[in-house]
This record gives sequence, structure tokens and C-alpha cells, in this order.
Amino acid sequence: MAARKTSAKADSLPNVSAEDLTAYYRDMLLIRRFEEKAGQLYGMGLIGGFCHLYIGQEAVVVGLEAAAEEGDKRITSYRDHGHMLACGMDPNGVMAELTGREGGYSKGKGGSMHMFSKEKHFYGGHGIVGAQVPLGAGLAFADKYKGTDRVTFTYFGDGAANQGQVYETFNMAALWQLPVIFVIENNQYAMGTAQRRSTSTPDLHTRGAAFGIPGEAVDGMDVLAVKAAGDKAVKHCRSGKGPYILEIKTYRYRGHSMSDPAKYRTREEVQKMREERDCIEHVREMLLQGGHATEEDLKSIDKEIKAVVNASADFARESPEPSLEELWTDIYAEETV
Ligand SMILES: Cc1ncc(C[n+]2csc(CCOP(=O)(O)OP(=O)(O)O)c2C)c(N)n1
Ligand SMILES: [Mg+2]
Repeated sequence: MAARKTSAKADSLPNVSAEDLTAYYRDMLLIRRFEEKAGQLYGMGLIGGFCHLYIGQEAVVVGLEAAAEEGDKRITSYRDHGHMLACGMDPNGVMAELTGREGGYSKGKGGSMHMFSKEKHFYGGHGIVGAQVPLGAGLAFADKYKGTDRVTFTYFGDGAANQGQVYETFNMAALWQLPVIFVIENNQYAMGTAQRRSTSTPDLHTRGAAFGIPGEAVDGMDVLAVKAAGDKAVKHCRSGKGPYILEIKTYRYRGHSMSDPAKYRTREEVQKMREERDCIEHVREMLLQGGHATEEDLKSIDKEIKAVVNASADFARESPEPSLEELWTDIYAEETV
């Protein structure tokens, strides 16, 4: 970045420094470019099986990671690459896992939906809709039991929000005052089903009312709004007041997965969101209009990000497939004393 980033206009930004805003821009762009590359590798047959891209939703995870502290935990569904990158997992390891290679986070045996990092407190990657919700409460229970002040971000979709296990979890989380933030990423669709076709009331953030869990709706295309809501939720949970619900209204630009005929919405609807509400473009404009970055600065960030993403694709291609012996490892958990 040029020296202009701390210019006199810096106070024109709402509650954020130019440095932080630039960091959010960079983090969102990394996810977008990484996902575009994953889409390309999928098209080339280098990634097999399921692959659910996060393009469009980047502000959700970047805003919430900005509200998290070291040791906080996160768990999510199958639409998980963005969450991994945002919490600092290595793009090389993620891309190698997508391509089923030895250098991947699960040694190439898990694929897109099954990656974990104990170091970064990332607990998956879950293919069964809603299954991560009780697991997230369990992670929060462990922290409460051990007396730490860590919180767990438990992400799930608008479709998953209609599942029974979510409400059993809400009950337990409220009863035991667990430090868990339930993040509903409302991208308006569950596979090909629009929310209005599946959901009796549109306000998912009120779904905790019967259990006494506070909740709020957040504009998920605005990373600063997400960060502010995240700060509030984290403060609530960390101070021992129990769970909190954030319904973050977002949008996915690509299909549900790579094999989605996309007949349930119009091209115009997607195009309109891209043109009018894009989360990266929004930050880009704030940086440029406030004089916190030049076109050149942003171009050089884009170049850096592309280099990181290309390097991850090279790493993935060069990494060998797992050996046959790996078929017999990581099946049972090691006994712990
Ligand atoms: C228990 C279960 N039922 C059905 C499926 C098939 N399925 C996969 S994703 C999905 C839609 C979930 O939508 P949502 O929770 O809104 O998340 P999004 O894909 O939009 O991120 C369904 C029905 C599944 N994986 N698990
Ligand atoms: Mg959805």
C-alpha cells in the first residue's frame, strides 16, 4: 500500500481503520480468487465429487473472523473453503485436499467437505445438513466446562435452519448458557428451493425467541456491518450470557454445487446482486473514494492474491495422490488417556 492509506481522510471510514479495511478486502479477494480457481480445476476434472463454492458470501466469514480472537472455534457445513481461508488455513493444503492429494489437510482422503485444523480451531466441513449445529454446541460446552472464555462460531444455512436438531441444540445451548454464536448464512436458497417456498416466516433471527436466545439480522454484503454484529455477539457470549443468533443475509452467485442446472432463479436476479450488492466491490469503492488506496494499490493486491492462488493450484497438482496404505489409516481415533 502507498503512504496515502493513513491520509487525513481516514476518519471518513465508519469505525474502521484503512489498514483493517484493506485487510478485509484482501481476505475477501483471496476467497473469491481461490474459489474461481477451484471452479476451473473442477471443470478440468482435477477436482472430483462435491464442491460447493462460496462466491458472493465472502463478507460473512471475513467480518466474523475480524471479530474473533485467538482460540475461538469455528465449525460449518460443506460450503467451507471460505471459512478455512479466513481463519488462516494454508491455501496450499486446502487446494491439495480439493484435488485429493497427499498434501491436503486430510491427506487427500476427505475432499471439499471434510477438512479440519486443530491449530486454527477449525472443526469442519460437514456434509450432513445441520449436523454441525449440535457439534458446535458441544465445542462451546467443552469451553464452558474447562472454564475458558472462548466462543464457538457455528455456521449453517437457511435450509438447515428448518431442521429439528437445530432447535434441540438451541434448547440445550440456552439452558446451559453455552458460549456459541449461531450464524445463519441466509443465502436465500437451499439447493434449488427459495426460502419463501420452504420457510413459514422469513425472519430466521427470531427463531431463538422460544428459548430466550437473542438474535439479529445483518446485511451480509457489508463486511463492516458483519464485523459490528460479530463484535456484539462475541461480547455477549464471552461475558457468559449464553448463545446468540446472527442471521446474515447474503447471496451465493454460483450454483448450489458444481452440478446445479440453476433453473430455480433467473440470470437477471444473480446479475443484479453482483452489480448492485457485491461485498468486495463495496469495500473497493470505500477504499478508492476515501483516498485510502489507489487503483494501482488494489491492482497490486490482486496480483499478490493471484500468485498465492496459482501457487496453491501448482502445489495441488504436484502433490502425489495418497498411497494405498493410507486406506488403512485414520479410521479409528487414537486412544487418549
Ligand atoms: C440431512 C441432509 N438432508 C439433505 C441433504 C442434501 N442437501 C445438501 S445441501 C442442502 C441444502 C441446504 O441449504 P442451506 O442450509 O440453505 O445451505 P447452503 O447450501 O445454501 O449453504 C440439502 C438439502 C443433506 N446433505 N443432508
Ligand atoms: Mg442457503
